Amino acid sequence: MKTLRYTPIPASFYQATRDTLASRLPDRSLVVVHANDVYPTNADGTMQHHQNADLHYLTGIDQEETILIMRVGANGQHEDTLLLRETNERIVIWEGARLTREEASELSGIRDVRWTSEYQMLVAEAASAAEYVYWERDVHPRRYTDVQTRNERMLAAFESNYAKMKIRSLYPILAEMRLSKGAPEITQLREACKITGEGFAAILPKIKPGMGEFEMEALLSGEYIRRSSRKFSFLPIIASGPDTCVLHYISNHKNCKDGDLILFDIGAEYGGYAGDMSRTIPANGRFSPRQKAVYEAVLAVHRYAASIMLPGVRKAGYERRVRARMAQELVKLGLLSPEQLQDKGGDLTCVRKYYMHSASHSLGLDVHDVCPEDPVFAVGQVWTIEPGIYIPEENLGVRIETDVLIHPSGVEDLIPGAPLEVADIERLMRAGA
Ligand SMILES: [Mn+2]
Repeated sequence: MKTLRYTPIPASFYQATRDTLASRLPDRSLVVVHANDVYPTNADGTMQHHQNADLHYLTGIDQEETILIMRVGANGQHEDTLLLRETNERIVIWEGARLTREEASELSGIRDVRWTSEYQMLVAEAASAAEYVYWERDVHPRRYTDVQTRNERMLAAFESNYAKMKIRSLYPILAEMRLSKGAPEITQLREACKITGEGFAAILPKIKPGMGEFEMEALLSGEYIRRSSRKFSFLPIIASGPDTCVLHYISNHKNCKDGDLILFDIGAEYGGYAGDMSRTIPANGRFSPRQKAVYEAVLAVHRYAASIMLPGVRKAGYERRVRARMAQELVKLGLLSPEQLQDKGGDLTCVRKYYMHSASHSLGLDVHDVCPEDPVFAVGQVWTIEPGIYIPEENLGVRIETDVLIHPSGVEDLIPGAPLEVADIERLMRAGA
């Protein structure tokens, strides 16, 4: 019998991620990683806590106010301390039990677990013995926010107290480590993807013209949570008609119409890991000839992209080849002329009018998971494949996205449970008629 929503990753995995991190740091390094804040809404409200992915990756602890401190010595030797929010009777009554030190130790493999009241003292002690301090700085190339994270706030406080310390960023090291998934991570990602695909397949027969995008969201949410997911892994995009061309449409507030396409870009979270899938379907259960032609074009590019995602291939070159394949399809659809593909020095910027995003991103604890600049595909990585064609003048957008694991000989689709072919989509939708 399953007693918990998630089967946790064994502590030995987190021990190994800390060993690897320590082996990549110079002697006499101090590592500090804080949990994410619990963000306020209004009055006494808060948002749901979403754990800092690096802290999750190094400890497996999914609880607010948690801190990891690592003191790295010679040859990658390291002593780790985990600091936990001290629980008390009031917290137990109002919020429910928090991890005991024993439980946190069992989950993370860290023997030295203390309460956060010891933080300042421990950091002062560790800083006096350290030469370098490694702190998390989120420098994801597409991050944009006015809000300071807990790590940034704690770092600013640290810097003002220890002005002479050499502070370095953990980001490039952890981004590289997190790109290659460990076996237990792949187990979690498989489950996230399975729930993502099966939940979607379960609602397909229920979709009818006139149904609200929000009703589909409610059905999906039910299917995901019933299958042990805690939440969507990102705000779900359920876009019908003209909004199929709005890449990040999240209001999901319309009723779909007969003759519309509906674009789903959705994912279930499992154990902190993200599924991410897109499917495009006809609201009435049958693609029109034009919708079908565009759909088949995207599917052809999708198949091509999957066939060239091989170990050793540089992502930038892969994206160029996918764009070139897309250009051919856009010509076939009458959206670009063959002459437009001639010039521009092979850059094919004309393709961006109908296909303006990239084909793939890494997937893991984060939906757009961290990875080094200019990554090279390798065995054990998990990527999305998601070409799309968007034609606003026809109110018609199609995106097809699967998540894949790279093997030596090619990719494995981690979402086999959701239909891809036109005939399979139409058959499943007829099942509800
Ligand atoms: Mn995606």
